[in-house]
Amino acid sequence: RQGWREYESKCYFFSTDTKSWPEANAHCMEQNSHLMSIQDIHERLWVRTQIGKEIFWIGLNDLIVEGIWEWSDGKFWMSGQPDNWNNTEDCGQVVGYNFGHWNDENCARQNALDKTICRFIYFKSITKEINQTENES
Ligand SMILES: [Ca+2]
Ligand SMILES: [Ca+2]
Repeated sequence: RQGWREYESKCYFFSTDTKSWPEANAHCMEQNSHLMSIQDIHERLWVRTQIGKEIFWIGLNDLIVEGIWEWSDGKFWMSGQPDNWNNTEDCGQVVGYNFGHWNDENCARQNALDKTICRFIYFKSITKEINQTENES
């Protein structure tokens, strides 16, 4: 898959374009992937090495129940976040200029900063396909 990066048997797509969170979510699903979740410290630190100073939407959100976030152990939020600023922020981002810490942001925001990380978990047969595609191109 072109533009995807591999780490520990998973593939990640880092968008160069910008989208709102719902658009980013739909875009990942169209690619048979999901907005990435950050499952452990390896993944969290790896992502940090990949994003530079940029900001990316990830799977974090409290859209269903305000204040109930996936991975809400509070360890990796930016200082003062999540703050649900103006009562409008229900979607999560990983913020490169803040050590890869997380921020809640307005899901509809789509400015020049808001990129997307999709994650695709693949199996051996698909790996072959990827290699073949790479050899062909
Ligand atoms: Ca919120
Ligand atoms: Ca916030």
